[in-house]
Amino acid sequence: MSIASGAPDTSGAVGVEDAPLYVVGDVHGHLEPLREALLEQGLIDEDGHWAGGAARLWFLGDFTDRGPDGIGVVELAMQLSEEAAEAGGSSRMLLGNHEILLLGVYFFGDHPVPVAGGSTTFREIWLRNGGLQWDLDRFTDAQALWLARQPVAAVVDQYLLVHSDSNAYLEYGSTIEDIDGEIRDLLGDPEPLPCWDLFRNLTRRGAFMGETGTLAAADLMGELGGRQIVHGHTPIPYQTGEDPALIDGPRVYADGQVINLDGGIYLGGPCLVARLPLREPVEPPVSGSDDETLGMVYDIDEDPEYR
Ligand SMILES: [Mn+2]
Repeated sequence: MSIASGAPDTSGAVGVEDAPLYVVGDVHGHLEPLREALLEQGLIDEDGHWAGGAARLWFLGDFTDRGPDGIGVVELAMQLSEEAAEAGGSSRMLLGNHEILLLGVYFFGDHPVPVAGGSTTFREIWLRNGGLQWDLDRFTDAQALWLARQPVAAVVDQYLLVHSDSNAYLEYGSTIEDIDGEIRDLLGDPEPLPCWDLFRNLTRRGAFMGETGTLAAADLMGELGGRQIVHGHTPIPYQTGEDPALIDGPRVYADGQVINLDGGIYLGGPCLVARLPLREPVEPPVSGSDDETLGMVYDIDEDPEYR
């Protein structure tokens, strides 16, 4: 299986391989739409087992909260990582802010954490952000240990994969290896406040929108590598004001430097699974207007995850 002949120039990029590359946006407990989307791409079979051969699959994180079966998504990701490796492919994930929040509530549920104007607890913030008790009841030590070893960022072919549309990753190091190592150390011996800070940092968003977005994207790639950023975390409908039900693919923005793969599944949008490179340009940028939003302009003060 090879797509090398159709691949763009990737000279100088990190980790170039010739197996097909797929990336999955936020799932938030929506196991059945995820399975349908993976089945449609031929990455799993009807029984939910890996069928992607040598393909490389990356999940962008946020498996749990806000949807019916977050732990089912964790279980599927763990299972596919084993099955894909056995088949000569790979299925991997990045940690999103909701994985950090789940680990926080699992390890430190009622531990006080500081917020503007006082203090709260991991459990309060988790509940406020769509945490579901039945997920926590099913979450196991083995799953927590597995999640704690996962990276937060990766460069694959020419793509810089991150969960959040944020430059906060740079607060943990100046290379992918340093950042992932720092966060693996942090989660390997977790303490409440560093976990809380990590959650808050990975909850930041919006860095690649607006007038400074293209510069922020170029900065992040300048530090970490890659020629195009692929992120989740911020639902496309929040960026554009579109009806979530009408989202039908990734959004390319910031002068083509950034791909958003969060279809806004918990708002009624799709579970996006994209093969990279994208086959056709999505919303080719119109000079000077690509980041004009049509409705729900992002305002960090209005973000429930950030309060
Ligand atoms: Mn997120």
